Amino acid sequence: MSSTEDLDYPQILFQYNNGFLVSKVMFTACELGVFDLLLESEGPLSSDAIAERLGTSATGMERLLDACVGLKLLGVEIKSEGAFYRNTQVSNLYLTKSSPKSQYHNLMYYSKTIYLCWHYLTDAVRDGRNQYERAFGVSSKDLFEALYRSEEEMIKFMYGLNAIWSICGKDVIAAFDLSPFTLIYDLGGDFFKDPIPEADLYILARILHDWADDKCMQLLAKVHKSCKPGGGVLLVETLLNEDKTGPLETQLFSMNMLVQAEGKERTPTEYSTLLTAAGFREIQVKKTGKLYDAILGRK
Ligand code: ASE
Repeated sequence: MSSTEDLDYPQILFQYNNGFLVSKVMFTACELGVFDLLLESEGPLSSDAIAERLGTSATGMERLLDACVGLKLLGVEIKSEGAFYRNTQVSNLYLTKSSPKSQYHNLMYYSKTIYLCWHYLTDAVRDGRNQYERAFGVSSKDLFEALYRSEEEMIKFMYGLNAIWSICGKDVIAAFDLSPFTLIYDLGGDFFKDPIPEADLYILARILHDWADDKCMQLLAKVHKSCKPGGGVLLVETLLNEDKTGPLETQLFSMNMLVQAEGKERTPTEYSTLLTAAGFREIQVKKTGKLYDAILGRK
């Protein structure tokens, strides 16, 4: 494709413009239980049968199903009696509630929480901080209080993160030989207030990206103090390229940290600098080629 064609018909802009429509179609089909019903049904189902079983309008369901076919989340077979829909392999594996790799909770967290925060993205860029006050009326200065503003919200968040972990966890854990570390402590809860017990290895998975540099330094210094000599710290984060030109997914997550948290996604050098300043050495970075990468530092 030549650049004149690009300028005459800016397909990429149309695609980006419609990006959130795509997200919402997937979230809605998931929320209504379309993929669960098609997993449990003996064979393909008609739109009317799906609408009746899920208690929706026939006209709404037919359009939702057809859009899912367009997105390759459903397959369709046209018979003389009409159209019959079935799950694709990806939908069976990841979009049904009962699958061990189900992304249902992750999608629901995006649909119910992240989507609302992103309504205030312009404000977030203007203010340079998260948008809990505008999106949910939470005026707390404490990120934990905002992120976990109710027990229900905390559980939705944890289930969402867990869903991603069910896909990405194994690559991160395989990135380094962790067998020398016998006592491993996975940081969670309010690690700024709570004491951190002595251990050989501390795992900080998707922790530092929530916080500004000063808080990261404070936390890493605390971890370093508790760490046994010869022990280490394993950071699990999505890494930006050194020049911050990508990956796109990481750039978008960094924007999410702006609207939802106090931190940002960082480059390998930025994480190394934080670790070194806290007293860790022999820092190794492993890109996994998947969403989450791993960084190991030693005491
Ligand atoms: C956090 C992780 C996440 C804090 C808030 C979060 C995720 C969503 N919201 O530590 C998971 C990663 N996804 C995105 C869009 O950032």
